[in-house]
Amino acid sequence: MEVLDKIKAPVAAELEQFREAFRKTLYSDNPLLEQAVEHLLKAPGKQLRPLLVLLAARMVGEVNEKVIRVALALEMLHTASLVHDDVVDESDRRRGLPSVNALLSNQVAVLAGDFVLSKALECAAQTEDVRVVRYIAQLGQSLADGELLQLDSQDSEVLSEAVYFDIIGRKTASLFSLCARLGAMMAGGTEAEAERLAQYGKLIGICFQLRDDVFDYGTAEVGKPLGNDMKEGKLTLPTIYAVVHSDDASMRELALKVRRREASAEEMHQLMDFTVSQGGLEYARWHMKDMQGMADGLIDDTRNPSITEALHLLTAFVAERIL
Ligand code: GRG
Repeated sequence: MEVLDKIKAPVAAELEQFREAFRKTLYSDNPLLEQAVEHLLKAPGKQLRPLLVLLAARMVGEVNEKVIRVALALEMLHTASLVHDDVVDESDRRRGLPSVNALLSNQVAVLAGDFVLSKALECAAQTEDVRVVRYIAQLGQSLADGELLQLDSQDSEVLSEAVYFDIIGRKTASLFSLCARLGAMMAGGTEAEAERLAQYGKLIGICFQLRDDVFDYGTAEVGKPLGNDMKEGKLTLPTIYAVVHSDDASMRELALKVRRREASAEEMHQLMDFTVSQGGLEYARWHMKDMQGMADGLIDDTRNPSITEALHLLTAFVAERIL
């Protein structure tokens, strides 16, 4: 059995319930929305976030309708944020398919994203728990804030690990954290249980983004570097570390040129090779291991062995996954 299937096994029935409701809730008879939604449903991704909601719920209680509603709200919010992200980044691919902006247009992508986001808010409201609505509103601010900080950092000459971690905390870890928190809350967990699981979610969210960023440099599994981040003017932890720690002025200049999106393909490769030679990837992997250890340390509950095991596997999966 694949690792992901093992992780899903304890909540397989609930995940099916989630998938069915996701499809139904996003249905629309508006022709353009229908096209956009059908396209999005063709490549639903690994659905790690709803999986985390369900596992967190099972860690402290049972999956009820409110748990399913928050899983829907959070996965829809995530979907909407990716649709908007592709417009912001002018990306033409998402999950192996054309992005909505490339397939239809920027206008349709912005509005379809708004539609999915509004459905997310409706699912949040269906919990009839104002705390859920408040947390989700705060999450929306965090995502937009992280994305804007990332845009802003692209015009900056500062190369800072702290800024990098701040951005990924806001744009990626905040969502994982809220998945675990709301799953636990809706299943009737205590404040302390929800807080601990939120901390766990935050740590695996950081691992997830680090892993994503490391992939871009090419790995034994995926082969040659993808370089998508650099093409979009994004510098991630491996390069930030390599440039800051080497004190090589020419590489610093090159890194800033990449950020301004003025570098040629050859120059980007040069910066990637330099990053690898300076141990930038090992450094990012060291951070991943560190976060992985801390995350696993939060899941030491022996009351519920099958969920405990699934969460440990999930920690390893986000940090070690091959795409
Ligand atoms: C809740 C009212 C309310 C609002 C939500 C949807 C939204 C507001 C904000 C979205 C902001 C945004 C575009 C966030 C992007 C989030 C994100 C993690 C994108 C993916 O980032 P990359 O570039 O990954 O690291 P890819 O897959 O593009 O390489």
